[in-house]
Amino acid sequence: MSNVRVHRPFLSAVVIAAAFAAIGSLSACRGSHQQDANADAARSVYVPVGKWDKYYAFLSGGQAGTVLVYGIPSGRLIRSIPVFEPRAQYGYAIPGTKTYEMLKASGPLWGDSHHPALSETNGDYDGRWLYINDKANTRVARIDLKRFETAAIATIPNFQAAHGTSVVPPDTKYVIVNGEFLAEPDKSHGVDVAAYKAGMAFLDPITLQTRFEVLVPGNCDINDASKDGRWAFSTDYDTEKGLSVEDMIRNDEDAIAAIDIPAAEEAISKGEFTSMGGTKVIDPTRTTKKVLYMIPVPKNPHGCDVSPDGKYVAASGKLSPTVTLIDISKIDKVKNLRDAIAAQPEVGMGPLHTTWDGRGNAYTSLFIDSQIVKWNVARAVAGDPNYVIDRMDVHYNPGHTYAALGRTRHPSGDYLLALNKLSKDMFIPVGPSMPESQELIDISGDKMRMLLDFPAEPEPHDAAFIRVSDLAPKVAQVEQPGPDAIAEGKSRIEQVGPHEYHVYMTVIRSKFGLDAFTVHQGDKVTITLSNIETVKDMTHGFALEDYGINLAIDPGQTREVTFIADKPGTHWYYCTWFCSALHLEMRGRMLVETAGQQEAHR
Ligand code: K7E
Ligand code: CUA
Repeated sequence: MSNVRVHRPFLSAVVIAAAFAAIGSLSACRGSHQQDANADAARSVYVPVGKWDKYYAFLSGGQAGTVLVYGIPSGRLIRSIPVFEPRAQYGYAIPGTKTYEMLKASGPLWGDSHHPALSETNGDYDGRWLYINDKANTRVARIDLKRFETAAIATIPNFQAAHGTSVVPPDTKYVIVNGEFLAEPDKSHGVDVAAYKAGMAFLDPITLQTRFEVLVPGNCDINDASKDGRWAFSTDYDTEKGLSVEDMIRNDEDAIAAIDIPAAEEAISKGEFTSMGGTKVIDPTRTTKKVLYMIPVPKNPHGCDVSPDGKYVAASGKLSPTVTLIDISKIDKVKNLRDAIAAQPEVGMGPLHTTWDGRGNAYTSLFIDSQIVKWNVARAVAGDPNYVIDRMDVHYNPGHTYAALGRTRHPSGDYLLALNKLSKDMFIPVGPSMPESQELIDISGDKMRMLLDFPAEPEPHDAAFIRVSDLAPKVAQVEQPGPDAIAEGKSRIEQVGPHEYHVYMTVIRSKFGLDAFTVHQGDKVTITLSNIETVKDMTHGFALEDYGINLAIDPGQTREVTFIADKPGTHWYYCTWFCSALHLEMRGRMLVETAGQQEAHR
């Protein structure tokens, strides 16, 4: 195309006519190029009927307090996993259930989830757990990927706003969760501005108990850990300790906080901590061995990402057009921490997050420029001015971006997801609010190639992909019935107190173990249901009319709900998962007698 030039000083009519004809055929040619590109893109993301996607992408649901599971490359929504919100669909956190008790015990029935982090073994995803934060209520949850269910939720003591969340490689020794906002750890005496603290919490990966915390001056934003498990990093803005926007951005420099994990553990073992809120809190100004290194980086950095080779941690500039690459091996060796900075490439306006392809390239989201910029790490470190390799416009204003397996030691370098904050003209409006937008980009070649856009619920922040071939063998299809499971033929109702009943029912196509049971108004009723199906994909539901109860019971599972039978009369229960030709007939009655009816029986 570049050889077609019409900038000639003296053009005859013939030449002009010829030139227009050329432009005409040129645009026709461009049109068919576009069609070819579209067809190629479609082929790249098309997953034939009955075939699996290559990856499952776990997306934080943001202010939905949930996790969304998408197939990649197809962009198909596979499932959403409720975490910090009740969801009747899956019988999750319905009053009277164990999951309700778990969520209620940890705080409000809503959360704001930002950062999904997959558990690792040997520095690669092991498909066991997915961790997710709740910024609004300073919590973190562990999802059991065997069942795609929330298994544990814990509150982080002493801090406010659990933000950055990551695991310590190579074997998930800790889950690190940042306490972002400055606040007083002990609120029992009211407001205490002088006691404001923020920092990083190190959690047990199974129980989610906070093993220890390290105080960090400023606001801990996003975190990551070095591949050998030695260092925990956090971008740290508001080192001014300002409490207003103006004060938070006063200085031109903030920091990456680097915590020497073995030094912190040593401080704990030497008793160099204070006990606060039921955990051990290290003040890094009071330890014999240096625990905290504050590496200066420009103005209010945001993303914090360790390169797959473990050499660098990248702080994405946010208010600076740069990414600061810190040489991890130098942190405890240099006199002046500025000397640990390996490069500070300028990448564009509003860099937020950086991800990696495993071929030495980094990809940074540019919020203000609405782009993903691909740049070469070695070239930037060598001072080669040609470190930017490619730029791709995205639609619009990306926050996180994630290249497949980019957070492991072995990124696959095929797909990159841009998680865009605004969709503007991308979709048909849904009222004044617009769908959220995400775009899938092919990063396998030199040039990035746009493949697909697909909307998401508001609002995904971050993503973590896992290979379906790694995950699928770990996922339970039919559960082994637990010790609490009800055996076939053992459905019954037992009176367990003067005003208390326990109902036990098996569930199997197309029948509940009991066609009816009778209790009395005001009785406390517990219903335990065991799905005794032995084939996969045969989930049954249990909805109880006018009691606000719905459960989902997967093959082999036992589920329980407790409530007060305060509404008299006949209440049908029925199966909510379409299971068989007799699905509609799969129901029974809870008969709630009034006190008068009870008397009459005597
Ligand atoms: Cu950048 Cu909470 Cu990860 Cu959102 S944070 S974008
Ligand atoms: Cu069981 Cu529908």
